[in-house]
Amino acid sequence: MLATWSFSARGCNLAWPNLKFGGGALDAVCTVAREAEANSEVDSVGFGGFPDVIGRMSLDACVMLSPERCGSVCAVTRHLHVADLARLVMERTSHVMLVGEGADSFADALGMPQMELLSADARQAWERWRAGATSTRQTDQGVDSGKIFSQSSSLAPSLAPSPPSPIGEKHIPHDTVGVLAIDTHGVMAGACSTSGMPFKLAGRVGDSPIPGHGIYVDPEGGGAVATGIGEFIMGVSGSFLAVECMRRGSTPLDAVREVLQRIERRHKPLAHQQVGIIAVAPDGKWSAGALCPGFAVTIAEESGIRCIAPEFVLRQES
Ligand code: SD4
Repeated sequence: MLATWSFSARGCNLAWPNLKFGGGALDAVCTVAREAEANSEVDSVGFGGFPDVIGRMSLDACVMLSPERCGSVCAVTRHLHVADLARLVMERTSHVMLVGEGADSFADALGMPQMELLSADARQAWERWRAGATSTRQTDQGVDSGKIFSQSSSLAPSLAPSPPSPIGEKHIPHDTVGVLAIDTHGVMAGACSTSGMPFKLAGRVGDSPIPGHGIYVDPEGGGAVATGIGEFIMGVSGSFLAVECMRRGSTPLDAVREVLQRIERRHKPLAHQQVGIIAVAPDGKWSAGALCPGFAVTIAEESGIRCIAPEFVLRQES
């Protein structure tokens, strides 16, 4: 089992024993997503995530077993466990994606509990951000929250990336939980869950809930999940591209390198703009990469669970 960021270690610890002794891959990836969604210290997923420009939370998620078996929800505003909800879309409907009020109503119909998704800390962060945005004469209409956030951290001092941890992880508050697992029956599953870019425009949806962009799983090629600036990932169909490379014979390392080089060439990201991607081949070989230093992955395997820096970083620190 391979997951984005070190905060996934808690979920991997919960899911691993069951996966190791015969549990299903889909159950495992949903457990990891659920743990991050419920963890208020993770400010980019579920409760504790940062809201959009008008202070409203909206969550996106996707689960995937294969091109034929996939479920997704976008812009969910009243329910926490959106990866589970995406799974229910896959298992109980003939559709792939439900959006907004329709997704929330579907959750209501299935008896999933409603809850307030905006934590007190996230509300305070949004209020601080808004005060900064207002003082620079931005309005709630037409603000490009990604640009505001990424170009001027002085607008949101508390949101500046934290210093690197011992494994080199640098937390930037827009990190998706993404996880891939292969179970003892050889089934691969993937899941991702996010509150999206902090202070995004109302209605913005990123790569995460869209099969092929934020996540892709095909037993014939492997699986990939991306994190970081969704607009870049969507522009190159990042997860599909990684799996397609592996289907055609690339190693997971070459596949993540190809995606990141394509993003670099087409989007020309600024120095600090991050995309991370994890990839697992059908035989269990895996790799991870990022545009710039600061990404980390959690790996759970026979030898234990650990958080490590990715194998490939496109732009090493000078
Ligand atoms: C997205 N990749 O919505 C997700 C999470 C995120 O910057 O916001 N990353 O774009």
